Amino acid sequence: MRKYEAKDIKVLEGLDAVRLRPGMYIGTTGAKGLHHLVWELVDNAIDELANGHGNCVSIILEPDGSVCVEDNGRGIPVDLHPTLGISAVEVVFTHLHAGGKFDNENYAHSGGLHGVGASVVNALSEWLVVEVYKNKTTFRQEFEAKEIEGKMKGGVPKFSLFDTGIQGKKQGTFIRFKPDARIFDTVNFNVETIARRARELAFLNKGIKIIVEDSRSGTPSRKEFLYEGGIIDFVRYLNETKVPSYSEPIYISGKEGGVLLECAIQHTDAYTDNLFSYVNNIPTTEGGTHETGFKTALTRVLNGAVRKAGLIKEKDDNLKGEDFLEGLTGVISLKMASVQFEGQTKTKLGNVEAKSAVETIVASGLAKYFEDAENKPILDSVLKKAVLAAKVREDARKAKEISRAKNSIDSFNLVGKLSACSGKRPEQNELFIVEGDSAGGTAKQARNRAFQAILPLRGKPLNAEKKRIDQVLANEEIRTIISALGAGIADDFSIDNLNYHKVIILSDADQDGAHIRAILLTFFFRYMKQLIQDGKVYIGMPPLYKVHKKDVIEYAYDDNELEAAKSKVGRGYDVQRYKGLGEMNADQLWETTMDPKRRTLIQVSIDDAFAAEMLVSTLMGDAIEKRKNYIIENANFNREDGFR
Ligand code: 0RA
Repeated sequence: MRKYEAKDIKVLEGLDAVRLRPGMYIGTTGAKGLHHLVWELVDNAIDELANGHGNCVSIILEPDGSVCVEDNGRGIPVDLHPTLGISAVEVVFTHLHAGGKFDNENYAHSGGLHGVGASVVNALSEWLVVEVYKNKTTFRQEFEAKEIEGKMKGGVPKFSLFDTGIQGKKQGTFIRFKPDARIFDTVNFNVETIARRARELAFLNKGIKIIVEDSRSGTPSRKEFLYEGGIIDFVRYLNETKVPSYSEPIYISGKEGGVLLECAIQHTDAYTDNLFSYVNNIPTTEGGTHETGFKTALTRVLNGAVRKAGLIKEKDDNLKGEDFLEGLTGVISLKMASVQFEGQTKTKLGNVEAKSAVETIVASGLAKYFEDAENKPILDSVLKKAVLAAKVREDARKAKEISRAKNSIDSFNLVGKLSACSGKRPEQNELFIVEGDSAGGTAKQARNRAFQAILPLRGKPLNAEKKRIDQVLANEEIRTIISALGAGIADDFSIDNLNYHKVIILSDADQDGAHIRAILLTFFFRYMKQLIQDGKVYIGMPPLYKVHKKDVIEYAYDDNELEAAKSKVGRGYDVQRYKGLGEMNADQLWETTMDPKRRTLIQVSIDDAFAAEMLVSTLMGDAIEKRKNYIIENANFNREDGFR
């Protein structure tokens, strides 16, 4: 039997700290902390196997509440530690931070919260047995929690490591431990929890078989997880319930500046992304620098491909990362030393060097993959999906902006713009949309304010034909018109709310005037079609000439009428040619253009949808003459109120 020396007591004091504050080492003393014990040992085993020594680890839940974790690696070293004078096995189980993860180049990729190691499991166990199969024989050591000098100690060696002499060819490490019920709130293992993580570890470590056995009940269960495809199989598994856009996941791996990366991706018909990242087999649920590097590379390479394929116009913005991520299932697995975890739950990778390393590997890997002519159809489907995602995103953004703009129109301030009429009956009310502030001023003086409202246009309204609805709504003049009419716009247009049943466009009889008229008609046609269909839109007709002699006045609206007017007035007449509305005084404007008894209005009615479409698109063409003629010849304008 073994005799305790001063140095052993010191070691046990280290394990005391673990028993005193288990939470510091395994997070909690609840179910999560309990299962953590298993993962400590499994992680160590996988580290050994992942280095190419062995290929199998088994986890067995025993009826007595203990758990066995066995691997077929090289076996924990059994030789004496050069300074401590005990076996390496004993060091591993009794020294904090020495357990499992060695500062050895074989274990360059170990790190993180895991790997506090086997000594923690030992410290928190009622008892623990380790067997090392090596050199064709079996070594064994046992530990237990016991009272020493009136104090409870955990992980106390019952005896030193010894060669049992039991011969065999097998190699590896076997550990069986029973969690101490005095430490844990529960000592009941959940086999589902264990199997789920075992499957994940099997995906992350291709070629390693993980066996989970539950021998606690009369009907033992056994599951084996082995994935030769590794994270490629992981992605396939994740996509089992989805429809993949292409049959094989894309796999990329590489090494860059101490970072070892593997990633596998496959797009599906889903709308969200499903990205899982790991660092040293630890899930990084909160993401971090590696995910950022991945997304940056994906976005950069695929945006290049989108342009190369001519799927967007040169002047168009790049697609966003989220467009390429839509429906993407992906697994990113990183191995690196000196891992820094950040975030709320310490599941976010903080190492900045990981971003550039991942970005480099993924960018060159993806580029290479898509250069291959064989993969052209995959690239095409990825790009097509992303372009569609971008379009949907852009449409949604517009819809949001439009509803915001519509809301702002509801509360749009018309003070100082609209001179409203006093009458409250829309069927009798008229809105004059007048070109220019000065003509607007004259119209204001001329009008019958009981039923005539005046809305002067300060500048040219936006040409709605060439713009998206959000841009149209951003235009001040157009917002003023929508607001004054009060009936909304587009799908929201409701003729019942219309404030004026005659909307009269009053512009100069020149090219500018024709242009403004065309712009307004286009806007009404595109965004308030019913206004035109119901015959509520009119064009006011100011005269072109005034023929007068003393107090006899005749107005003429074209050259034929001018001749008629001249002969009617007789010798000694004077002819004035109006170049614009502004040249008329208020009385003249009233008499010729605004007085319902004397004015001429052209009612705009477009019956034929195709003709209307032609009209509007021609109106918006650049040939001003053609446009002017088109208005006169093709639009179904009817004269109302007679001629004078
Ligand atoms: C360090 C060196 C060697 C093996 C191991 C550690 C080792 C540790 C664990 C923990 C669980 N299972 C393990 N298997 C191996 C190599 C020893 C040698 O070559 O003799």
